[in-house]
Amino acid sequence: MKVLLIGFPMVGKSTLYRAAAGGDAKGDVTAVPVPDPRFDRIVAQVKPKKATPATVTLADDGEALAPTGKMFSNKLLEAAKKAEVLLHVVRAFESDFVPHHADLNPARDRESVDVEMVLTDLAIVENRLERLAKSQNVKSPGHPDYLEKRLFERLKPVLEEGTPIRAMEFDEEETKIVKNFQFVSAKPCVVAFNVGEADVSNPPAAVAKEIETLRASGTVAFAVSANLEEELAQLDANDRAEFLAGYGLTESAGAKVVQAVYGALGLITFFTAGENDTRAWPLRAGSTSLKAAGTIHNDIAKGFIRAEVVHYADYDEAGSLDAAYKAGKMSLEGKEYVIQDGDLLHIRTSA
Ligand SMILES: Nc1nc2c(ncn2[C@@H]2O[C@H](COP(=O)(O)OP(=O)(O)OP(=O)(O)O)[C@@H](O)[C@H]2O)c(=O)[nH]1
Ligand SMILES: [Mg+2]
Repeated sequence: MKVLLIGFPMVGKSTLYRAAAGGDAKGDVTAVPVPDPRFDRIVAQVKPKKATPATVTLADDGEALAPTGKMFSNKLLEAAKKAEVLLHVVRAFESDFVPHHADLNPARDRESVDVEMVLTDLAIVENRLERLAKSQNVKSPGHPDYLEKRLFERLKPVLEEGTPIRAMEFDEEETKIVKNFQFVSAKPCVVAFNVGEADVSNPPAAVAKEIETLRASGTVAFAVSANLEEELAQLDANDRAEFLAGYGLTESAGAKVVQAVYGALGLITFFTAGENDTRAWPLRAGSTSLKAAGTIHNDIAKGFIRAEVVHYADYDEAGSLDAAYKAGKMSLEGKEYVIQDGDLLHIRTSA
């Protein structure tokens, strides 16, 4: 899944991008591995030829938000539409050397971008409603124009109140229309407050309060020091952990970003423990085994017969898949089985 970093100029987007990539960033789009001790344990025990962790793709290829005028350039809007999640980097560090478009006010900056996303979508909705007013089809129930008009008449007042589309609920038909229009306020947006190095273990009160408010409203938000984390990312893993701990941190910038994205999309992980390739796969919580099979490969979903499932806790207790199978911990499941976080899967397929 693709995550686009957005934010005003010079707030630390690229610094956070490099930090999150753990010093391995190539170009402006890079895959960040999902840290997962369960995966590490499976790999250590199976010793596969190849181990492929789940990844989150970070993209730093959009333009900065314009502080005045039209905040989202067309190019940025296009990039945002292609992303599954937006990661809004907000400046929360003091500096006399790095310019900022106004005085330091993370809450205001965060909100102004949210408002702009809503206004961008409102303009699209208004425009479309004007066109639909001229269509005869809006009077025929079941016609796409009819459905669109009904939906957009519901969206308009909500957007006018300043509520983003992502906060609304839709039925299946409406979801399709919303997806089609690629509304920017419909995208999950996670917020990273880029705080100064000195504030990293204890963010300024204004930032802490803002994070609390956002979380209470269901928005994933966290504080990070991009500068510090970029420096730490140069170190080898042991030194990095030690330095992080020294700053009172339990996880790296990469781990924070990945966790935020998993949270915003409601993702879980399942595993395939092959001797050639052992992999971790991200999956939306609530997905079926058929969906999981399709994540691995379309052909595997097409030829789906049964899923052999071992829950992670049972695997962990047994010590290996073999032992878990022998202990009767494997269950054979059909297409409708709902995958649990950490499940180890083997799909029986006719493919
Ligand atoms: N003091 C301080 N400076 C920082 C911090 N994070 C980033 N900077 C500095 O801010 C400047 C801009 O950082 P970038 O990461 O390039 O910001 P950006 O958002 O990618 O900038 P544009 O892509 O030009 O919009 C650089 O000089 C960074 O070193 C921080 O936490 N503290
Ligand atoms: Mg940049």
